[in-house]
Amino acid sequence: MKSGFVTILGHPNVGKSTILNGVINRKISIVTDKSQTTRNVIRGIYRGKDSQIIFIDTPGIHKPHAKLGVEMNSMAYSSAHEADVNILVVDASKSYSDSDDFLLEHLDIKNAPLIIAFNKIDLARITEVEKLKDIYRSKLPESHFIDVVANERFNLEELIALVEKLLPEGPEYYPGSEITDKDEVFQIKEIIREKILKTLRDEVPHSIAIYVNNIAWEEDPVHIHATIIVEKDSQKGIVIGAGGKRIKDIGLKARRDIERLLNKHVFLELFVKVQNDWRNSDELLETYGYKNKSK
Ligand SMILES: Nc1nc2c(ncn2[C@@H]2O[C@H](COP(=O)(O)OP(=O)(O)OP(=O)(O)O)[C@@H](O)[C@H]2O)c(=O)[nH]1
Ligand SMILES: [Mg+2]
Repeated sequence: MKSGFVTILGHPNVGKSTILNGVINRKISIVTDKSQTTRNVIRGIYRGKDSQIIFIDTPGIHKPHAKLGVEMNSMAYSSAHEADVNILVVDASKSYSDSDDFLLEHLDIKNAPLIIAFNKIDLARITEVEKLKDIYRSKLPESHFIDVVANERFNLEELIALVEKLLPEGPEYYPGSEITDKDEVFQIKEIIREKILKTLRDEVPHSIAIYVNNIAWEEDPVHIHATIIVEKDSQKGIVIGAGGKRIKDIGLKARRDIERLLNKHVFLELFVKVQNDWRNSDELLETYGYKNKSK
């Protein structure tokens, strides 16, 4: 069978997680309109007729301002380095810029076949996309191009077929039926973070981490006690909102999704805690699961 590891790479907000969810046809990775939504390497396992593809969603590559960003980039670089095929996702509605050069300079993508997926074609002008493609063609002449609209699943079957063509013969890496490598605790934290990202603006979403203190699985409803970590006192007030209205709303939306995930009734208890500058603390990055393990 054809099998292997396929890393999905690119700038923040270009649609990498949407592509992962689209090819697996399930919501594995959270998606929001904020940059730097994904902070970890998340695997989705695709099983074809005679193939197994491990798609790997990665954090968007950006110029980092804190140690968290350095770790996130490093996770993407490591995954690219280890891949059998890389998919570079480009936002087709944006023109080529310095930050694209930054990405290409830092990425080690020369050793595996490269697909460039031009996403958000629905928002792009054809003439502009052609200009963009000319630039990538001159920089990466060996790469394969495909146009996609990830949130409509347009051309994702074609993307899978192209990946299958480029993958080597290999073993079945995941003989079971799981569709991701991430456990329920990780997914619960991500659901809570997604609701916060969708509710809050500006710098606050980047300053949030989620810590699960305890899950009483044996109780009905399952009792989940989680803490929302923020960086400043002022952010604590923003998350809680007037009269606790905002945190209640976040909790309600998160609980609904967690219940769907676990297929059980859930009682979700959320607390907010300030940890100054946690994004620059090696120890806290480790605690919150944001250290690159494959360096
Ligand atoms: N119009 C349009 N929007 C899209 C398309 N694909 C994704 N989006 C939207 O783009 C935004 C970002 O999508 P994500 O999948 O979270 O992007 P990402 O690359 O994973 O972002 P990070 O995790 O921050 O690196 C979301 O609002 C998506 O709904 C597309 O093909 N067309
Ligand atoms: Mg993402």
